[in-house]
Formats: sequence, C-alpha cells, structure tokens
Amino acid sequence: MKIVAADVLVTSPGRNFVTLKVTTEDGLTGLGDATLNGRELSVASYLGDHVVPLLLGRDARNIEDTWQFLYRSAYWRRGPVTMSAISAVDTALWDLKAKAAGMPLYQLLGGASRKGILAYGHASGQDQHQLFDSIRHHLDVGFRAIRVQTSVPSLNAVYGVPAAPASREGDGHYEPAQRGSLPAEEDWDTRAYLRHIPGVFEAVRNEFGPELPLLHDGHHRMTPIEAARLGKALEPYDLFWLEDCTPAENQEALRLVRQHTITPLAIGEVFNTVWDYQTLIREQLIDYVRSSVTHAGGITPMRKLVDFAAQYQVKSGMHGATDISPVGMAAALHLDLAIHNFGIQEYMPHNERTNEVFRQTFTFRDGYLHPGDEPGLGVELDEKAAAGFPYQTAYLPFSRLRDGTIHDW
Ligand code: KDG
Ligand code: MG
Repeated sequence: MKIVAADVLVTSPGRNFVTLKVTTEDGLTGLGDATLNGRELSVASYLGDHVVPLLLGRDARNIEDTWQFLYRSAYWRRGPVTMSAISAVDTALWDLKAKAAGMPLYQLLGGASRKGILAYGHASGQDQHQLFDSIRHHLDVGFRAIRVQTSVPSLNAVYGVPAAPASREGDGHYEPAQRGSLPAEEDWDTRAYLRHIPGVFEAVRNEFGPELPLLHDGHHRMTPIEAARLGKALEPYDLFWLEDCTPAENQEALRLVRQHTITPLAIGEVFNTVWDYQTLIREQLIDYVRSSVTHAGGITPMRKLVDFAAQYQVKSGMHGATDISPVGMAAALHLDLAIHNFGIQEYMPHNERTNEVFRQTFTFRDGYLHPGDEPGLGVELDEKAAAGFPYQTAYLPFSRLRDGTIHDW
C-alpha cells in the first residue's frame, strides 16, 4: 500500500476547513482533518511544504512508524500547527487501513463498547427567555445533554452566545471565527460573570428539573481562586462538568480548584499532547479530557491518552465544535464508540453547505451519535463542491478588560 499522492485541500463552505487526502498505489484514498481555527493556512503549508514530500513512497499500513517519524524527525516537537498536521496524516492512514480491511474504523479499534455516543449540544441566550427557548429547541431536536452559555449584564459580547438568537429553522449556530482581515474585539469582566452565572443555573434547574445533564464552558478566563469560587457556587446545580475554568498551561493551578470544589472539571481542547495532561491525570485533578483527534496528533496518540486517563478514572469528552470538520468528527466518533472510558461527545452540527462538501454517514438520533458502518471513517469529500468555496480570511475574537488590558478569550 504505497502512498502515491497526498493532497492538501482548503475549502470554506461557511467556515474554513483543511483536509488531507492520501492516495495509495491501489487507488484507495484516506482523509484526515487538519483544521486549526484562524490559523488554517499555516497547517496547510506545514503539510504541503514539509510533510507531503515525506509521505510519498511510504507504506500506508505502517501507522505507528509514520506517526513516530513525523513527530521525532522534525526535531521541533508539539505545538498546534505541527500536531494538527500529524493528526491529518494519522487519521487518513487509519481511514485507509479500515477501508482496505472493509470495516468501519471502530472495528479496528476493538469494536463497539456501546450502542451510541451521548452528545451534548450548545444552548445559549442573551437573556433567560432566549436561553430557555434555546434549551427547549435542543431538547426538541433530541439532545439529552446541554451546554448552557449566557450573556453577562453590562458586557457586549460573550463567548458562546450569538449576537442574534439562532432561528429554530435556520442553521444560525454560534460561530466564533468571523470572516474579515482583523479579529473582533470582545469585552470581559470576571466579577460580573461570577455574580451572574450561578443564578442562571438555578433558573435552568428550576425550569428543566434535576435530570438533564448540564455543562458550562468557562473558556480559560478565571484565575484558580475564581474558578474554585465558581465551581463551589455551581455545586447545588449538579453540573456534568465545568470546562476550561483556567488557562491550563499551568497544570498546578487545577490543584487549588480541586481542593475547593466537587464540580467535575473538563479541560484540554487546546492541548495537543499527552504531556499537557501529565499532572492533571496522574493527580486526578480533572474528570474529562477534552482533546480532539484533529488537534492532538490523530487516532494513534488519542488512544494512548484515553488509555492513560482510564487508569485514573478520567473519561473522554472530545472537542466537537464546528471547527472540527466532519472528517475530524467522524474520527472522534469511531474512537468514542470503541474506548471503555467514554464520557460524552460535544456535537455542534455543521451547516448545509459543509454537509454538501463532506458527505457523511454518521447519524444523530435521540441524543446519541453513531459513526455508521461504512468501511473507513464514512466521510467522503466532494472536491468539485469544495472548489466552489475558496478560503476566506477569518479570525477568532480576542478579549479586553474594561481598562483595555488584553484578557484570555
Ligand atoms: O476554535 C475555537 C472553538 O473551537 C472553541 O472556542 C469552542 O470552546 C469551545 C468549545 O468548547 O466548543
Ligand atoms: Mg471549550
């Protein structure tokens, strides 16, 4: 199974995606997602300029060897650009191997450990009325676990909340990356946020009852002591998890949070190797690992990460925002289905245009996702349709405090 071609495809059907297509001498093709939100072209260049020439002539069957070669031979290790590029290669090779075997990928990973993959959706609102409406909408379309984000009084724009409410019929999902030559500026005030959020969860529990799993994303904005305070204040509302409560470059910070709260903690959508989790997992400072197949080096290291986490009763909760392409999403679903320590999967459905470009076989029914049983990942890229959506410059926003200081977004 010699690799004879590897093509980097950039398309923007509503938002930017980078996909690697690897072709073997027998005409099989495998796909991998290399999308890094707001930095897409750097991964496309890393792949096209430095990785594709190394792939040509290699045996596509040797996935572990190829992973180690790409990781170690660059000398410069880790980092989101490098690891997203390696992810795409690794995922494409698993897609190829499963297609060659005539099996859905999850079978090669050990087979199904469950019937379906519990998914959580994103509800949000500028006020309580909009938020309740959004939660009802998510329940109506089948979600059985819901992330709750709201605006904060006196702040103009807050992570996770669209400026206008998403229409029930349209695809008006929240999309933080905005097209344009400069990133949008948002404002932030942690004290205002901390005062507001516990009351929101109290109202949601009163309205929707105790059963519904509720999640919340702090999006890296709190100090450890602020995060501890929020976790403690949210305890009566029984969250499934509080996500990214601190910027977690400093793993030690989670010790302090953990000492003060029993609200479960999830972290790691911006992490890209197991090393980012070493202290967090070994000291059981978190409950869920948030890395995605797309950004953490592919199926090969993600399997090792979740197996390491399993020894400490830490579960998976893979990142699944719209910047994970349908290829990356399918890869996550195969892994979710196979592993034992699955926790939950984030699911932000893509828009119609994206689904026309990426033909998928995964399904969402009654709150559960399933990758389907087509050989490989079960996603095909319609290159003609993709070519109709050229790359558009787009950036994630950034935050400033009231006095103008840059804050974590
Ligand atoms: O690209 C950044 C988004 O994927 C991120 O802001 C979404 O935090 C996020 C989440 O939990 O989905
Ligand atoms: Mg997040």
